[in-house]
Amino acid sequence: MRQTHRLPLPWYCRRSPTPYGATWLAAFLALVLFLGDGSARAAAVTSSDLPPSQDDTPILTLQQDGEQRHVSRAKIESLGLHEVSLLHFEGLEGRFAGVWLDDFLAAQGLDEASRLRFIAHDDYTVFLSPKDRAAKRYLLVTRLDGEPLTRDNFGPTLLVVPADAEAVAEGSESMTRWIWSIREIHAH
Ligand SMILES: Nc1nc2c(c(=O)[nH]1)N[C@H]1C(S)=C(S)[C@@H](COP(=O)(O)O)O[C@H]1N2
Ligand SMILES: [Mo]
Repeated sequence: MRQTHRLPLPWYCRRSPTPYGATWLAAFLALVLFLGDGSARAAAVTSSDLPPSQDDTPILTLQQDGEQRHVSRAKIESLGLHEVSLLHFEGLEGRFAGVWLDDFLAAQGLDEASRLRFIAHDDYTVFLSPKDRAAKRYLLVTRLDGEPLTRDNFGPTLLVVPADAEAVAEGSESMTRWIWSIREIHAH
């Protein structure tokens, strides 16, 4: 009688003693795909447990229709803090906490402005249109690792786009709108 010669099956085709082998393989592949796709990752924003500041010192000036008003840390943070962990290109790393820019603008009656101009203490300036704000959510950051941001560490407030955190870090997205040391916001 002729004998059938069988080649040994590769490891991934062998029947495992339990069905778990295939499950582990699928889980491993899913993990590799997930970790490999860095460009799709965005830093996750969660609501923060930090109590809002009580500091009434003005840190930001708003200008609309030729009128100015000054806004404090307490006023900004009263809208509810949200936080995101990221590495900022200026070398700051940790938990950035602040309020959604859209919430702040709505509270200040500036959300209908056709154009917003941000001006920093170093006179850097950037414009945001309603289209920009609709495309990505901006976080108006007031704290790093729970501590108030000051002029010494790119405060008192700065803008970040959590959805772009990874892309900015790897250089595939522009960070021109990540203005730090914000001094004024003008509504046009
Ligand atoms: N206050 C302030 N924010 C700023 C800037 C600046 O000069 N001042 N430069 C912007 C630009 S154009 C970029 S690319 C990034 C990084 O700026 P840098 O390369 O000058 O550090 O920060 C943005 N935010
Ligand atoms: Mo830039």
